[in-house]
Amino acid sequence: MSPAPTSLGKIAIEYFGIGGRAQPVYFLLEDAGISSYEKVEVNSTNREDYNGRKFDFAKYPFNQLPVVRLEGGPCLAQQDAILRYFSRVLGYTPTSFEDETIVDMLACSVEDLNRAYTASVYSDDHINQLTALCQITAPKILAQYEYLLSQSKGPKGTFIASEKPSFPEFTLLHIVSGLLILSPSTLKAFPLLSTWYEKMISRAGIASYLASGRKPTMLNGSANGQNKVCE
Ligand SMILES: N[C@@H](CCC(=O)N[C@@H](CS)C(=O)NCC(=O)O)C(=O)O
Repeated sequence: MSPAPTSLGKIAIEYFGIGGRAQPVYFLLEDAGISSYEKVEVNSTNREDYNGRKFDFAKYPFNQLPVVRLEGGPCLAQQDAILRYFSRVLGYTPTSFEDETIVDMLACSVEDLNRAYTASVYSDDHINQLTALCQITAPKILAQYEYLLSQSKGPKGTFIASEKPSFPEFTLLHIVSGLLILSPSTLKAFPLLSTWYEKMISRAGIASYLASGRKPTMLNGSANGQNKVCE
């Protein structure tokens, strides 16, 4: 088995001009102090071109975005595989087998939450769906993360598997940020998760990214997720 690369050349990330499934990747790279990645944007002007070329499996292995191209390296697709790749190369993988397993479980759960969140955002019945998400679905799942944090090996209330965030925590940051817009009291019942969120947004790379104006304004491809729906 070849060893994981120890450095990264030029990185190009192809995605739409929104946060979406690329946002966690931007967060992880920025957290690692990498802000020089190229963003290749698919937008209304070149969408037809993308629709025509996305069945080139060598360039779009799963015919979807995000896709990451690494200079002299592989073409990466699938959000969690991309995050795992960068987390391995950039030193975000927990050192113990047990903690890696926790991260894998967390990744599956955060993907479930992400799907529930985006399904509500894109729903025709988005007001009711988003309200139910904030009041019923999300609190049940966030309670699970609160418990995980209470069991964390890092300082209590910091990160879920170690002293550093694991790759699904960058997706969780994206979703929690979205939930806080929909319902500002989202974290009220979750003190450890509140501390986790504050620590995430205060990490040097993330804080400077948030202040830089580089973060896409649109969280998703629909404006439904940009406004408050409940307390
Ligand atoms: N399982 C994939 C899902 C990717 C996905 O759903 N991509 C959507 C945007 S978020 C997409 O490319 N839509 C346009 C298309 O299918 O051409 C992942 O985790 O990356």
